[in-house]
Amino acid sequence: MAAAPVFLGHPLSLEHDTGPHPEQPARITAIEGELSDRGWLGYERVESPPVSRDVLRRVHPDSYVASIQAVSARGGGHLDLDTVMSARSFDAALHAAGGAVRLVELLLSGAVPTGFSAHRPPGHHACAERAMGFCLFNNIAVAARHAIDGLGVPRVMILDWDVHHGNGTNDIFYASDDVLFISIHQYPLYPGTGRPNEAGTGAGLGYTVNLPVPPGSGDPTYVSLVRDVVAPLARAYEPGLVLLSAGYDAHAEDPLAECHMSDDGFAALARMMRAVCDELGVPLGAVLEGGYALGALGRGVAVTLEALAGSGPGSGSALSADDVPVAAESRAALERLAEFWPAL
Ligand code: OKP
Ligand code: ZN
Repeated sequence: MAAAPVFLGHPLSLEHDTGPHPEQPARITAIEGELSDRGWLGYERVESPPVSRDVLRRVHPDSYVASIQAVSARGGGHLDLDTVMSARSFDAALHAAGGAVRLVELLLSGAVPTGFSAHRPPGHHACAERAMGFCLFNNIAVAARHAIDGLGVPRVMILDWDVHHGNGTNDIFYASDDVLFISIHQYPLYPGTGRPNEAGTGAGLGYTVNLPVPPGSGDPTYVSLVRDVVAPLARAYEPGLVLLSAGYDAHAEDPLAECHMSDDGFAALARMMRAVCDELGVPLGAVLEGGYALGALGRGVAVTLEALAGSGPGSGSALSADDVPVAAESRAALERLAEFWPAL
């Protein structure tokens, strides 16, 4: 029998104590409760190791890591208005990065067909030397860098569908052409970055693709952007690995933003990414970012796991990508991207 897909986590995710805060331990409990109710959808649960300092250092300098460690050592504290740490947060963050790294190792060894790393704290706002937006270490950036520098993958594509711009991942890979970073995010919204003209610099010019959408955007816009922009970019870039910064705060029920995605919309996005990765013969995995409506978060992760594993409702489901018209945002993006991506 083929190996099962993996769901990576660690109990320390529950010990990152943020007090009264939307980014709370109950997020993990909600996800695991939903998955447990669904028999874990055929996924094997794996306990994530802590990231090694050698791997973490590929993104975050030792001085920064030490400064984060020091906050936990003194019992915790605020790093900015909404980024808070407790005594166990540093260790939780080491495992959050470690989960993303282990996921990539398992995918690239061919040992597992797909997987999802579900930890707190999230990562996509964290810059190399700055915590922000609930994030301490940039889990997906550490994993992508490890895939390239440690495991010899030539190119990694990251799709960030969290409703907030993944400014940390954007910045970390801004000058790199070996990571194609694509973010779909509500604009305007925190953190205020991610306009389309942020396209990379130097050798990285054209390898950062920002796809802002207005408040009120929902399934049709997101589905079109993935079908008409993200999937063609994947075909043109031919990555050796595709990673999803999977946040669920674009859901209509989410309290932190004004987008209107549905459960079926997230399923459709994940199915399209599964399909293009199958077409290219490239591994696909996901790393949890945001999502603050607990029910929608649990269901969103569940439908993502189904789609990544190629199970769940297929083409006859509630939302078929073929039914959605080309969004104005997609047309505009294709026009802008023609300069860097003539194959589009
Ligand atoms: C983290 B992730 C104004 C509100 C800031 C921060 C939101 C962080 C979201 N101070 N809110 O991308 O889901
Ligand atoms: Zn978010």
